[in-house]
Amino acid sequence: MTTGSEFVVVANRLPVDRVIDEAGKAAWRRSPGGLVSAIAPVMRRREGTWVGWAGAADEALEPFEEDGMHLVPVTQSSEDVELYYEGFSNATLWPLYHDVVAPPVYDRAMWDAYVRVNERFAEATAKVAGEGAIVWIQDYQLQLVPALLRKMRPDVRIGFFLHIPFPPLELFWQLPWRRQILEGLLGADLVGFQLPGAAQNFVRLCRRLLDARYVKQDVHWDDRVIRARAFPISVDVGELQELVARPEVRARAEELRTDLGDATILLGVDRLDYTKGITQRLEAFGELFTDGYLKPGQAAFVQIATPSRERVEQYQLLREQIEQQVGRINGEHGEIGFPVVHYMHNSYARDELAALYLAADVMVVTPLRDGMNLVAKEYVACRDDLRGALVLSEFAGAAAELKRAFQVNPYDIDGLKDTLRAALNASPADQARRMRAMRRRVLEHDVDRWALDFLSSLEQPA
Ligand code: ADQ
Repeated sequence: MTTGSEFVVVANRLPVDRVIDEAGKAAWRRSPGGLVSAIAPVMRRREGTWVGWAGAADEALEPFEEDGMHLVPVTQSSEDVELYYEGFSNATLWPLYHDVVAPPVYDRAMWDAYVRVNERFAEATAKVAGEGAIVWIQDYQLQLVPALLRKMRPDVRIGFFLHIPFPPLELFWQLPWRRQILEGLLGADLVGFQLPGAAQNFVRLCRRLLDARYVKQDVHWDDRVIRARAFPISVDVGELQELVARPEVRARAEELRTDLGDATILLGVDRLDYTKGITQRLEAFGELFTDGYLKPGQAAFVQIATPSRERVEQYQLLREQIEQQVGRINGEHGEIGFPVVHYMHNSYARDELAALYLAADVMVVTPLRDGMNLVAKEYVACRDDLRGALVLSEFAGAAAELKRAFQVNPYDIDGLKDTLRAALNASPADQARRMRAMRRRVLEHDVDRWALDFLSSLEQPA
């Protein structure tokens, strides 16, 4: 008989980051981000446990308590980080699941590491979960954990949520280990996706690849019924509203506008990732100057890009490409004192991000493929003044909900230019109409609602 947690979250990373406090001592701080703030209250209520990696290689840590949560670190060697995390997760699955916008690497040593690390996560989870516990596994790094855990602990109820897109059959078919991944996911009772189309892709694959029977979105497999459902993730609306209500955040937004010479501000905020369509949006923006539609000083593009996966080659190449492109656009179109693109390769605090959202006239979100895209929803949640225009890629999951955004195909540079022009020209009344409709959706479907929907569905008897 195990005595453990009734509620366990399993994710590649623990919800805390190591920081150095004022006394110069290492300490933990809760990681920013909607997922952590949505799950933290549920964790406290249910005395939950979070199983994950602490972020440094070759480090064996004992379980510890932080911010009212039990945290169970899973060790990863530097080889695991290279092969499982940078390798199979981010050089194989990430591009494959994002429409192969970069070529996926198929490497057997990376796959072996993926299996090995998934086993380690499953073992750690099996140890801490109480009898009949609810276990919620997060994302593409851990797709084998559901079946591995079920084998060890058939008594627990297992939910899995995929934060990124789930590809259509024709693409998934490329994966040499396609069967193992699918069988891994089918260890869950509930498999959650961002969009109904992804759930459909999954169910069809189970039919084609495994010959599994299905009724609507319920897959019958191994004498069990596995439900595939969509749960579009959202943002922490309360946190963002609190931030934009602060006088200092409002003042900072004004200051940013002044610093940019009262130019019209276009804003991009992304992890530096080739799925985000950063080069496409900058290309379109630059051409508006070439065409004489915009003049330096009249409009400025602020592109904030968080450093991401810096040891993966594709990401290094992208960084060089963007830096060259920014240099070229500023060289061609900027004037002394008026660069047209302001590019920052940095992570920003939440209050600074909120100020940027408030200052931006046009928010430009143009991923080539994105599971959801929280930046689009954060912008909408921050604009209680009903001003500003959102340009949003049709290929972001958020496009299904934010229908009143200026939607665009980011592969079509002329279309992107037309859409930027339309957003720049939108009247205040048009901006308000669109923003009101988008806010209704985001305010009603925030991240708490997402977590509750998923968990109540998981707890429903099959
Ligand atoms: P991501 O690909 O990381 O997430 P996204 O949904 O946009 O993409 O979330 C990024 C988060 O990081 C946002 O909360 C944003 O505010 C923050 N951020 C970005 N740049 C930043 C910067 N420079 N400084 C500080 N913060 C920054 C994956 C999937 C998405 C899915 C989410 C959640 O790829 O499709 O929406 O998970 O499920």
